[in-house]
Amino acid sequence: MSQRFTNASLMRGFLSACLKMERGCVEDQPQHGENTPRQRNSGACCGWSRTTHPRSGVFRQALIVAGAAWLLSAGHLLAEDGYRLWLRYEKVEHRLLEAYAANASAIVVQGNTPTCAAIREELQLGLAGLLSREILLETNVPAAGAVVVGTPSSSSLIASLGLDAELKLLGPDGFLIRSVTPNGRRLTVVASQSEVGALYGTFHFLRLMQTRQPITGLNIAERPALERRLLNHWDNLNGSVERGYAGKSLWKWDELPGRIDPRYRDYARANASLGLNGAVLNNVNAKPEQLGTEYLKKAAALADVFRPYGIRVYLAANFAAPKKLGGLPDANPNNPKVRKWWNDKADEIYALIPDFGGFLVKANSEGQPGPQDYKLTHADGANLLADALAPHGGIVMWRAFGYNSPKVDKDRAKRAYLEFKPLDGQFRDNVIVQVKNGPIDFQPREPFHPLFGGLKQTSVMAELEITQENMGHSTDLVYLAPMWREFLESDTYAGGQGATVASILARSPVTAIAGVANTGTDRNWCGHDFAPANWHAFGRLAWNPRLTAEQIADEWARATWGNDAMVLATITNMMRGSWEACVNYEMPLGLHHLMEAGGHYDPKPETVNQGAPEYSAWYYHKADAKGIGFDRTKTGSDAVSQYAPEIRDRFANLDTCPQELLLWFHHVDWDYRLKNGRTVWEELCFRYNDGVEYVKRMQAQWEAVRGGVDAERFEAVRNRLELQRVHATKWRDTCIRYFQSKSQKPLPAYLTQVAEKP
Ligand code: GCW
Repeated sequence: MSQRFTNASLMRGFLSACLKMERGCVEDQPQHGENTPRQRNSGACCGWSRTTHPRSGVFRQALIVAGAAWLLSAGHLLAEDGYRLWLRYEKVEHRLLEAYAANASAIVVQGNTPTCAAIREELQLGLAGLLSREILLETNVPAAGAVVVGTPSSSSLIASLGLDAELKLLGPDGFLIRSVTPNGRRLTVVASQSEVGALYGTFHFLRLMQTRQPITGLNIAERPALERRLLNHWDNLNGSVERGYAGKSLWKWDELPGRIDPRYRDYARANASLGLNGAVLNNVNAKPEQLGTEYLKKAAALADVFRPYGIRVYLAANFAAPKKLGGLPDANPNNPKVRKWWNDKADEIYALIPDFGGFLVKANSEGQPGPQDYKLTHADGANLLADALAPHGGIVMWRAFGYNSPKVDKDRAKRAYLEFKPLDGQFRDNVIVQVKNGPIDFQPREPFHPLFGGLKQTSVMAELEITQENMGHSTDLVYLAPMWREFLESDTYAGGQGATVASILARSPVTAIAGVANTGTDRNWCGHDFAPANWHAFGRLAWNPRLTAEQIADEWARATWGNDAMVLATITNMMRGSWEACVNYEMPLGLHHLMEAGGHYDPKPETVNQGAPEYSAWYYHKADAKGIGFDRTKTGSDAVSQYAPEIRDRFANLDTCPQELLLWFHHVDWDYRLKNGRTVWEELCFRYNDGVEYVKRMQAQWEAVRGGVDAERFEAVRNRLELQRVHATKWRDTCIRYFQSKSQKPLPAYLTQVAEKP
């Protein structure tokens, strides 16, 4: 295994560092307002970004020789800090090198726009790393083995291939990657209708090499399932991040628009590599000031950096902004002055950010203002903003996350549906209702939200939580793709069998998906070195919800940790069951909301909040001497009736309800016997313990990759796994002890130590 860390690989790393140093560390100047195409230097010293400028070979060679000598003598290991995420572009193994190099021997990207420059830079950076050699940029007639990227309108070479009809079918973001031989010359063509589509294709082509797939005989056609693929940042103007566990906000509002942190561009690159094309910059608990001119200019500066990478900026809007920011007496949608305020605001925004995506709104939820303050509906509120944005092509993403009024229903899980279902068909065409995956609130496991399939004449988008608010923050290794796949594949039976959530999302007039970001200023972006796997998986699923969790894990692991078979197998194995393990050590069998109220990290099944019962854990688990679980069947809250009859009946029937959701939908006796022969009490004990055991197994597996991955990330992950073991054990012991105080059942032998603790 030590062979994996040869001096040659150290030299390669140093070589790449030398190249970066030589290219200089010119910090970006503000690009705001600049419309002309440009070639830019960027903060290469801080990350991956590079220029395409020619450089002095003599100086480079001297540096390399000196550096290599130093490395060889000192035997230093180059640190890996996770900054490069899945775009590390490490050199491929010898056996593949020549085959790859023969088919990526030159780059031809005709066109001078910033996006074309980004494509060129990415290809140069990627190929220089993967192939460990400098790849020439050519302008016109490519040599055999060249990679030609572009659109029919920006590239005469692409235009000459007659791909227009095919490209049209793939939409603006889709792309083709094809091995062709025009005039007897072997080329690889990456083509799209749009330059951003060509950029996506470029990343895909590089991914083929990162994941060691063949790059000859290619005939790939990709088209994203959904039009808008967004990150939602819950970032505050003061630099903090709500539910953020990786440092501060990436957006340095105090420095903007004057200084452009080079990291903004690397953020855009990472997103574009996945096909993500939008970012809501600020927290849905939005400050009115975000829409003030000062902050709009700052947002515009970010939009300028993101634009070449196809990322559009969106903002979360505070519904009371006309009053709080505009000085109007109210924010009532029926007040003509309020309408004018929003119209003027939209004009101002689009003057600064011509491709502004739109607003995201959290209204009448957890203390936020909204149309109900004026006895109007969510549709009235959403339409007000939608009318202001419509002339500019913007959209409103109106969140359905609201549960504050017990008058709507005693069961919190039912409230959003009850509020929004009657409004179906009343929203403007440019409104899309943003619905969390489940009916409560990003719990470790939830059934799909009944508004998916429930809303039939309204565009619906899904909101997933990438940041691990309820799953161990950035301490626990929890790979979320299996959860998102379970959700996306859930059959809603809306209009008959096969109406999966993924298909419902794709059939809306406006199509979109959002993930609450887990990014921050931590050097490795997400705190835990495995947490970028969730950012990556969200992006890949937003593009193609049919990718399996295994495929995505494999892809991420190869690009992030290398292609060594043993390392790869270990890492993907650890990831595979990590979500299920977290569900088990926190809230198995459909239990939910057992976490303590503020931080949502530790267990607190005994929480009682008299004033707001939905903040009490007991409200959800209802454990007593006789049994446990929330009866949401006809004999209880009847939340099951919000689903299509097929699903309703499945969930309502104890025989057909998935065991994983048993206590979400049913209150059962402790002695209720499951199909596997265990009682609910026994199963609960088993699962809590099994979750902890999984973490211990991950620890053991990780030890086996020592020396197979860089020491810096190895240690960081190792430390977090130990914290995760402590965290998981605390959940298990606290919950088991608490539930035992209710059930009075004996503990199985493997859990006796739980009882001994205070
Ligand atoms: O569950 C809650 C989170 C809040 C979040 C809210 C929401 C942004 O704990 O932090 O607020 O959901 O989604 O609006």
